[in-house]
Amino acid sequence: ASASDWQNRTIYQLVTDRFATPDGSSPTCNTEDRKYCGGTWQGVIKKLDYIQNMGFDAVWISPVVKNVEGTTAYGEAFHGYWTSDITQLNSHFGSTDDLKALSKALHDRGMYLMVDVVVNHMAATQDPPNFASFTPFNTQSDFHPECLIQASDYFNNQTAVEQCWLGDSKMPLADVNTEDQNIVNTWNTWIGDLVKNYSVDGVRIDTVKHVRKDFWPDFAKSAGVFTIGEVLDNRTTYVKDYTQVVDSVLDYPDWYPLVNAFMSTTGNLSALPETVKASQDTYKNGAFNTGAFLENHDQPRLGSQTNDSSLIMNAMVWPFVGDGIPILYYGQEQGYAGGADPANREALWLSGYSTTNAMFNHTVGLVAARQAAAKANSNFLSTKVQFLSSNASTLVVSKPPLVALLTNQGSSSTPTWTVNGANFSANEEIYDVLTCTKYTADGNGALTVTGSSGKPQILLPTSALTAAGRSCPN
Ligand code: ABC
Ligand code: CA
Repeated sequence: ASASDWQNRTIYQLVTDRFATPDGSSPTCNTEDRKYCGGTWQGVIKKLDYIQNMGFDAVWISPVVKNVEGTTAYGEAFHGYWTSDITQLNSHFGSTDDLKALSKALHDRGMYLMVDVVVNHMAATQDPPNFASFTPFNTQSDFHPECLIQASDYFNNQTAVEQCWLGDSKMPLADVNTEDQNIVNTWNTWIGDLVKNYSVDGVRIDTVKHVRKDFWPDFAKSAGVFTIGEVLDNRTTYVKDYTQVVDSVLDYPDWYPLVNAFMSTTGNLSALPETVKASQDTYKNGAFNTGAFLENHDQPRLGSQTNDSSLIMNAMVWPFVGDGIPILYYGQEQGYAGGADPANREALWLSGYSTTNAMFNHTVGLVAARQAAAKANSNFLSTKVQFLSSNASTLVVSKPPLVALLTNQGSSSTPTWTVNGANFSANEEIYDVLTCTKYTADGNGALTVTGSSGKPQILLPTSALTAAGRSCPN
C-alpha cells in the first residue's frame, strides 16, 4: 500500500510479546524483569476482533527478525530491536507461516500490516562485539569503527550520529556500515523480500537519523510500500529533511509540546499550534502522512505523569483531529500508566481486554469521529488543521467538518470554548460526538460550549453525521 493508501488509516501499535498469547492464557509479566512474556503473532490473530472493534484498520507490530538470545545487561530481546540475524524470524513470536497467517488475517478484514525494521545496527552482548555471531554482516569491516554517540553529538555532530554507535559498553549497538555499497544492496534486497514474502503494507523504520539521508530513497523504493521513519528529535527544522527521503516521519516535534500541554493543569498549550504550523510549512507533504501519536514504547505513558484522566482524554484527541495518521499505542485504551522503558511495555492480557472502561470507550469515540469526518467530507484528509483559538488552557481545533475542543484545566474544571470561524452554518445542529450532547449554532454559525469535568469534545454537524451514515448515538 502506498502513502496515499495509508492516509485515511488509523494505526494500532503493539509490542508483539506483550499483546496476546496464542492460547489465551494470562501469564505473569513483570515489566521490570525485561523478559519474554509470551505474546506471539498467533496471539495477535486471535485478538484482531478486539483491535478491529475499536475501529482501527492497521496494525504496527514489533520488529520480526531473529534477535540475540538469552539474558543481556538489559534483559531479553522481547521488544525485537536487538537484531542478530536478518535472514531468520524471531521464533519467540512464531514461524514463517504464523507471520504469513497474521498478514492474511489482517487482509481478510481489510486491515493493513505495518512491520518495524532496523537497519542501523545489530545488537552485541559484549564489547567489543563478536562480529562473527551476526548474519549476514559478520566481519568487523561490515561495521563502522566503534565510538559511542555522545549527547552533544545530537546538536553538533551529525556524522557521529550516523557513524558512531548507539547503546553503551554493556550493550553496544554495532553500527552497520551503510556507506558500503554491498551492504546497501543487501539491505535493499532484504526489505523487498520481506515486504513480498509477508505481504507487508507499510514499514516503520527505526533510527532513521542514524543513517545518512541518501541511503533512504533507494531503501524506500525497494520496500515499494509506505515508509514511516523514526527521527527522535523535537526540532521541526531537523526532522523536516527526512520527509524528503522517506514517505513520512513519526511526529516527534508535535509530541513534545503535546505532552507538555497536557501533563499538568499548568502545561503550556500554546506551543502545539506553533510546531503544527512549522511542520505544515516545512515537511514535504505538509503534516499529512506524519505518524501522530501520544504514546509509544520508548516514552513514559502520559498516565505515569498525571493521574487526571481528563488531561489524558484531551491529549488523546490530538492525533485523531490533526493532519497526521493517528497511531494509538496498545494499552492506552486500557488506561495503562507505565513510566519509562521498560515499564511502558505492560502485558495487555493483564487488563482482561476490557471493552467497557472509559478509556476504551473514549478510544472508540475518537476513531469513529475521525472516520465519520473523513467520510462526510472528501477534503477532510487534505485540509490543513487550524487553531481557531488558543490560550493558556483551551484550544479550538478545526479540521472541517469537525471541531475539537481541548482543555488542560483538569477534571474539577468547567471549561468554556467560544467557537467562531468554523465551517458551521447559521443555526446548524451540532453534536459533541463523544457524549452526543446537542448544540445549535447561532445565526453566524458560532457557538459557545460549556464542558464538564475538564473533558474534551469533538463537534460534528448533524449534516456531516448524516453524510457519513451515522447519527448520535451510533
Ligand atoms: C535499553 C533498555 C533501557 C535503557 C537503555 C540504555 O537500553 O531497555 O531501559 O535505558 C531498543 C529497545 C530499548 C533498549 C534499546 C537499547 O534498544 O527498545 O528497550 O533500551 O538497547 C529506537 C526504538 C527503540 C529501540 C531502538 C534501538 C531505537 O524506537 O525502541 O530501543 O533499536 C535514540 C535513537 C532512537 C531510539 C532511542 C531509544 O534512542 O535516536 O532511534 N529509538 C535524544 C537523542 C535521540 C535518542 C534519545 C534517547 O535521546 O536525540 O536520538 O534516541 O536516547 C529532546 C530532543 C531529543 C532527545 C531527547 C532526550 O530530548 O529533541 O533529540 O533525544 O528534547
Ligand atoms: Ca549508523
